Amino acid sequence: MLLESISCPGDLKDLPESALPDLATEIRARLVDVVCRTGGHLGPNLGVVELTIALHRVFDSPRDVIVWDTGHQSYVHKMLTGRGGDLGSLRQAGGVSGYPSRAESDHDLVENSHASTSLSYVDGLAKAFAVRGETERAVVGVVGDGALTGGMCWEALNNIAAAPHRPVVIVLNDNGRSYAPTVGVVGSHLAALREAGARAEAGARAEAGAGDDVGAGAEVAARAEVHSLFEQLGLAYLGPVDGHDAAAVEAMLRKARALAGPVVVHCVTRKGLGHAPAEADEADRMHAIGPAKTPAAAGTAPVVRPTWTDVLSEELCAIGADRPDVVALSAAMLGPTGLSRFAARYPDRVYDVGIAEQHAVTSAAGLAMGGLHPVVCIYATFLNRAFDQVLMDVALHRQPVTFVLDRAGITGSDGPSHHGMWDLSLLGLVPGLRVAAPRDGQRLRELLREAVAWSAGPTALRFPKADAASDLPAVGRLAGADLLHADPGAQVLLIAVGALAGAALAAAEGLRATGVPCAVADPRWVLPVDPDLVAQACDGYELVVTAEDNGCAGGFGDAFARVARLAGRRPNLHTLSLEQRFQAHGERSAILAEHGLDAAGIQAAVRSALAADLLL
Ligand SMILES: Cc1ncc(C[n+]2csc(CCOP(=O)(O)OP(=O)(O)O)c2C)c(N)n1
Repeated sequence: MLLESISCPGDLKDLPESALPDLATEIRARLVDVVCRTGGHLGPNLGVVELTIALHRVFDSPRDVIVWDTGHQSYVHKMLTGRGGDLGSLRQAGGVSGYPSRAESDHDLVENSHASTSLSYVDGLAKAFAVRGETERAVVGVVGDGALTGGMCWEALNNIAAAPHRPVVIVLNDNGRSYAPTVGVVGSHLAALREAGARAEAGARAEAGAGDDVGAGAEVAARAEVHSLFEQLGLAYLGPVDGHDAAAVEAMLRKARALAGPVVVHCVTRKGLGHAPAEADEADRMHAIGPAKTPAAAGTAPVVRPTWTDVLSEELCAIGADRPDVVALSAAMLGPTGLSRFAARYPDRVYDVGIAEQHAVTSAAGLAMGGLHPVVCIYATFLNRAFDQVLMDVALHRQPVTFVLDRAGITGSDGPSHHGMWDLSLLGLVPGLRVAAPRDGQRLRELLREAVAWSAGPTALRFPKADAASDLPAVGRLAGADLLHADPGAQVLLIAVGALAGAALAAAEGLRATGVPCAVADPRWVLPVDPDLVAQACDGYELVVTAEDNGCAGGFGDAFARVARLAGRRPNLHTLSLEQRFQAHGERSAILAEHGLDAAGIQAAVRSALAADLLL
């Protein structure tokens, strides 16, 4: 096995060029074997095998810096930088991260896996190396055509191209897709460059076949039909090159390095290459797959439950039928956010803006000003990007925009950049914005309808990456909240945010069984906190425990405490939430349990609070 002989990029450099195709085959086999078991970004990594080999043969990592945008395609890089043996633990708790990780290796500098940041990082690194006189160090950013639709890339190019003597190598990994085909003129321009390149190559081959040497002339002629945007901005442009021809990519990268200025190397790759099911997957070329399912016990059909995303998808479609003013937006994630169904049904009322969350939000403000009700479907963690746009462009103007925040709370195996644990803290700062957290599928349907019916300002709905909870009916009301459970004589009130209602109810069961009667409430609309709920909670109960899967700073519990304080009340209040630190990857349920956000943790919190009271 060639792969086993490579423990660092130096070993790779020693291989003869003739061995590279076999190495690529071994890498692909290992990728398929591991990722089909663990889950992860299969398609993107299958597409960068040769490209990664070439990068590590030409550049001298970590002295030369390679920044991966978005980082989801760094598995091959990990295999070539000493982590091949550990790859089996990919995305498992305590195992290899699904993104670059500074703790794992000196070869990983940037681990932020929010897209379109690479060119800004490399701009800064190139400036730093120039200032420090470290002129031998090359700086390389590897950016996909999808990531290139993000505004930050263009902000960075604006600076990079303006410094013709500061070397930066931009490797454009163009497979024509984000998850789905890359939208907009960035996508169509790259497609035109690819096609011109293919025509040039065909022309050159024909000329070579004819026995003369006008091949190079044919390339120039075909490329001249399409002027690359990059050259017009003042960058050098090399390519397009077949990104699966390791020797050709290597030659192109050497040329790029020798230019000693800012240069784009346009590599054309195929997402999912070498794994037939990925190549055939029209939706996203197996961009990201889940872990292999444990086989169901013999004779039992596997139970397939709808996820929160499925419920959203269905209800938004139903709303679309009655409300022609409802339109939907996505930042390059129509499929993952559940909008494919809406897009198929109402193709003129859906906008995929590219990986451009900030633009999506302000564009939604414009749509609202134009008389529509936009629903912006976005992962909770990616809304962070667009905080100012939510605050100033939407909320200041009181525009009726609904944000649907999928993957809120702990997401699991994607780790610190993907846990959606910031949204309640951020959205709690926005005047006039109302946030709902559905506890079950039925509430998601109701709250979505309430949100799009609200025309006085923005609303947001948050739900996690999980199966939707089955019906948890209300048994009564507590101020504006649903009361889900009320033991006679309850002195303890549990207030659960959204999907944590199930854990709170289970905790209440356990507490009642041991002689601690409880009540459980679900505020539904969680922010701003309803002062009446605070008043009734403080008046009616000795102990109030809130539970949310948001960071502790500025979430629901903090807001509840502030409302109580401002009303002059001093409840015996315990707020359960996530510790305000970057959380590693792991199982969602295990991470929640670690933070006391499961039934056992909530019970334990109640018991210790009651015990502390007895000691007073
Ligand atoms: C700010 C942000 N929005 C959305 C995503 C989700 N996301 C991860 S990879 C990806 C597509 C990237 O496409 P491209 O850069 O072309 O790389 P490819 O996967 O095609 O190799 C998206 C939308 C993200 N990581 N960051």
